[in-house]
Amino acid sequence: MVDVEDLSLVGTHCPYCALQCGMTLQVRRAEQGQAMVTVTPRDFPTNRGNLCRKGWTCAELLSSPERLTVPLVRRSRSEDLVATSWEEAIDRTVTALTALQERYGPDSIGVLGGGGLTNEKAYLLGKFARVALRTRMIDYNGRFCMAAAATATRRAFGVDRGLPFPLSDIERTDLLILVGVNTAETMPVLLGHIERMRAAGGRLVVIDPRRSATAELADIFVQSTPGADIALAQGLLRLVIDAGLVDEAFVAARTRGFDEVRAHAMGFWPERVEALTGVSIVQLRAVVEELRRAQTTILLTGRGVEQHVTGTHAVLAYINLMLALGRVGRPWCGYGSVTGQGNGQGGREHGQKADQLPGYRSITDPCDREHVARVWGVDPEQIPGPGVPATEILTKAGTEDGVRGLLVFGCNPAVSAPEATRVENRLRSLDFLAVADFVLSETAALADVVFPVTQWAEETGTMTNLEGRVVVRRKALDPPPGVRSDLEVLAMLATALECRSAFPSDPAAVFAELRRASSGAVADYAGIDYERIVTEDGVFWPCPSADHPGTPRLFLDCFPTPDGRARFHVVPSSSADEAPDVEFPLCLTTGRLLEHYQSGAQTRRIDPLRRAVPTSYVEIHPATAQWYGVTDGDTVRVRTRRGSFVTTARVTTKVAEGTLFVPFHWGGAERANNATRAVTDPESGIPAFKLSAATVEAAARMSP
Ligand SMILES: Nc1nc2c(c(=O)[nH]1)N[C@H]1C(S)=C(S)[C@@H](COP(=O)(O)OP(=O)(O)OC[C@H]3O[C@@H](n4cnc5c(=O)[nH]c(N)nc54)[C@H](O)[C@@H]3O)O[C@H]1N2
Ligand SMILES: Nc1nc2c(c(=O)[nH]1)N[C@H]1C(S)=C(S)[C@@H](COP(=O)(O)OP(=O)(O)OC[C@H]3O[C@@H](n4cnc5c(=O)[nH]c(N)nc54)[C@H](O)[C@@H]3O)O[C@H]1N2
Ligand code: SF4
Ligand SMILES: [Mo]
Repeated sequence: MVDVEDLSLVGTHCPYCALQCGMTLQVRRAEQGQAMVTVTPRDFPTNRGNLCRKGWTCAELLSSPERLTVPLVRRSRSEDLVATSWEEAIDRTVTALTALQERYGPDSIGVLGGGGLTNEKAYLLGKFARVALRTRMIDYNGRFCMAAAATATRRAFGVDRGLPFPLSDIERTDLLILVGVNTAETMPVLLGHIERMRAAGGRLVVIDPRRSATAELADIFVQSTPGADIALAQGLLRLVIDAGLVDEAFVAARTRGFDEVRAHAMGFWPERVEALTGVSIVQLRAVVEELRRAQTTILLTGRGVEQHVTGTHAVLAYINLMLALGRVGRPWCGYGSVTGQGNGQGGREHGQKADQLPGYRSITDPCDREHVARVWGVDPEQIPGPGVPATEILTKAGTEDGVRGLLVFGCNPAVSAPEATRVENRLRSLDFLAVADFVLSETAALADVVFPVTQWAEETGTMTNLEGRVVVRRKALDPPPGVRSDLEVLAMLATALECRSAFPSDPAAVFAELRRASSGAVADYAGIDYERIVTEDGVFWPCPSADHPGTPRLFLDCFPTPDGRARFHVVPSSSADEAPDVEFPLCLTTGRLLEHYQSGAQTRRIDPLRRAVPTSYVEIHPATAQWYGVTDGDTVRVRTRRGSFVTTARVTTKVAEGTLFVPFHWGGAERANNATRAVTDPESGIPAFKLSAATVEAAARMSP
């Protein structure tokens, strides 16, 4: 273990996004004994010595006055949260959980995790739900994130790893196509790889309804209408077929199902696609010309493609395109989904997902259940079956068919969940809500018990970044007195619940158990340990043994499907599922800004970031603004069939006429998710955050 007192420099990783940029923390003792932490970038393969603004400022939250340092409890519904002891916090929680389970059964308690939790936490949380609470009802915020891509890649390639190749492969490709991903704001440090690609002659195509900061950098920017990706991908495939660009040898040797897809694509002639997508035939042909000139291509999707009712199909449509071109499973080629959260990848591998056991094992497969039961020291029958996606846990919470009690670790659904007004009401109607966090998030503010937990620099643990590379974040300083780690909280709760299985709170012990639980599985971590990670700049899974080098590139020889071939999928054609109409004539889409992270729980508490962008805004085209009598800087209300929020108009040609874009980083009256839809993709459970029919009212005419 690291001796904190003697330590001044610790190599670790950023607390935010899935790039997991390498950084060095310098810890000094100030005169009053409190720790001062300085961040400097470290040379690591994803960031090569760069950080974005969020990375540079991330240490501020360690010593923020808004930091939670004592457990909080609400002794009755009419009272406020007050400080309490750990004993009371744990005791109240266990008493409430036990009473609810006795009355309503084990599934009356739900657990909501997060893609920001370390692998160790995600693993122990899944074990806690299944073994200590015996509930099926566990899921995590990654369900809001890239679940559609996860489902699609599992079907097409047999495995879900966000990028099946190292990020640096971008530098060697001839053509990078970014679809619905605004890297310049959401992963600014990734731009370094794109710059090196272009210096070597590579080209960049960006497909987005918005002239985003990333679109500004493109050689070709394709402005599509929101929700048009299925038609667009099929239209491109049709033109690729017409241009003779199909790699027939690859298709014959390494795939299955192309004939049906080829026939289906014929229905997407250019004029039709132009009408469906808003993309001109000239532009469609320009993209195909780029594909013709390139020998190698990488296509990445982001949340713009995935967060739709048809998200899985949209991803499958782009995968079809890449498979037809034969640009998958070859060097400097591939399809990838850009994982967002710090441990969005590992967080979905180790058992937080409703249908999953550690290592990507299936909760319904008897062999998988048996393997994990052995590691957990329980009978396989004791492991409950699959639960339901996060959105369903939340929208039914507190109702007859829903959970009565909920534990939240690493998620702020009161801001980030779709139809957040309804979700907030559901959370209020629970019999019991406990939240572990290091700040009083909007969700924690609704809780009966709040556990104050350690932050990234105060604990050790592994994260799996967007490349499937397992990295270790090392403890650099002691937490404030009174604060415990998530692992300690779970261990205390398990003990108080009189659970006989082991709940170690030392991350190394948890990781050792995780390695055994994942051994022989798809996401096999058996050969990975903390020392190896540090000496090798991270280790890529699968890594089944200590002498295995890890697997930076998947699919070079075969796909992990039963016959080793990738699958094409005929994608049903669908029109926009919530088309604009007379009452709600505009398309509202939502997303992110560089300065803020997710629900904003962290970044709204960091001074330089809060000052840079203190409030939300809505991007609106000048013609649309004029039609609605809105001028730049006006306070406006954006309405959909679900609800409304108030924000400031930013009149700009970044968005097309009729499209509104709003970031979702704020709560209260500015909460964009008041207006989004809890309807989900039936294939993956991802909510349709990226498309709502909407209208906008200027302040003067604003109804209360
Ligand atoms: N600064 C910052 N960085 C972050 C985060 C953050 O909150 N803030 N969050 C992290 C996380 S968890 C994630 S998931 C990633 C997300 O990273 P991104 O996917 O890059 O983020 P978004 O802004 O949600 O969406 C990307 C783009 O999709 C476009 N879009 C909207 N609708 C459509 C559509 O129908 N089709 C297409 N093709 N595009 C569409 C939007 O205009 C937007 O520019 O970012 C990670 N990094
Ligand atoms: N409208 C709209 N809504 C969206 C999206 C969108 O594009 N549009 N994107 C969706 C996506 S992609 C995502 S990933 C979700 C994210 O949504 P959330 O999960 O709600 O986002 P965060 O702000 O990351 O919330 C994490 C919370 O956990 C706390 N936390 C961080 N680390 C830890 C830890 O180690 N332990 C504990 N106990 N707590 C911790 C933070 O302080 C914060 O309060 O939002 C989704 N919501
Ligand atoms: S790009 Fe992501 S990981 Fe890198 S510094 Fe910024 S927020 Fe942190
Ligand atoms: Mo995400």
